[in-house]
Amino acid sequence: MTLVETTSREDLYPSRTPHLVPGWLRRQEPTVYPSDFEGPLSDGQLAFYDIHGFLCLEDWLDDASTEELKRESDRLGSSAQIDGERVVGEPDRNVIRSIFEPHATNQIINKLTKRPELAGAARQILGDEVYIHQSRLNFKPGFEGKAFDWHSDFETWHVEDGMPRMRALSCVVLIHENFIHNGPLMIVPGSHRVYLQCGGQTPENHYRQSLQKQQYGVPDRTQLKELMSQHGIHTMLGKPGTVILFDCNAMHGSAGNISPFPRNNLFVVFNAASNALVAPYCGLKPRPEHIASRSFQTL
Ligand code: 6CS
Ligand code: FE
Repeated sequence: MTLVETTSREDLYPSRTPHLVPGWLRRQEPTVYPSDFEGPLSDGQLAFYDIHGFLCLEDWLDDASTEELKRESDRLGSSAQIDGERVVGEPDRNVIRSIFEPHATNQIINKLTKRPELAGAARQILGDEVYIHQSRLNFKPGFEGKAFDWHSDFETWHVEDGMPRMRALSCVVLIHENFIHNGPLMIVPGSHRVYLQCGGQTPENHYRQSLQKQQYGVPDRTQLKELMSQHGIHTMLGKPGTVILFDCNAMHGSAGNISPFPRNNLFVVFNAASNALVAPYCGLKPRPEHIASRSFQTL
């Protein structure tokens, strides 16, 4: 596939624009980019990612690093104060939901993100140098953790952060076992190839609400049903140390955790250096650096 040439301000993926009747757009970019980067993924794994828009890598991280990550995330989770900025709580309650930018504040997590198993795999798929667009620890405590409704991350990163192209991915490190009962990540295989435009218009400082519960950038339910009737839903289960890679435009979500068992995961979003952010397409001021990095420091 050849890239359609654009100027950086041209909006290839309009969404939440005035008078828009939300429809489906075709993806304009490859999923796996041509690459000279050495990396840990086999041709078969790259082909799977290309077709389905995700890849589940069991036992990807060694036990010692997985244990260390668990210790650090427990420590950060129990000492952090919810402030609605870097540390986000569940709506209306004093329960932690996410800590943003742990790679910038914690040495162990910082080192982990640079490892070939994570950054190396991202370079291999994106065919470019990469930097961290966003990182976060997502906490889904037993009995308390709430859902993440269906969404494409790219829709938000494009509209609210000014990410021009689909050349980014999420890398999820499982800290606890993710099993059917504790609100594992669900994904619609193949959904990365279509872009569901969303209705409504982004309010200012939308991130303060959206990181607790998303109300804009939410796809139309009839379209979601059609998408899932076509492609089905895949549930990503795995033990601690499993790593899931998924495309920035893959439709995904997760249910609340009413089981007694916590489900904490580390998310690291790698973006291609050539896909650096421009001004947000919604016309509002950019979200803060700890949610969408504009420092573009390659790893
Ligand atoms: O707004 C964001 O960037 C975030 N929101 C969701 C629901 N997923 C990705 C990302 O962390
Ligand atoms: Fe997401």
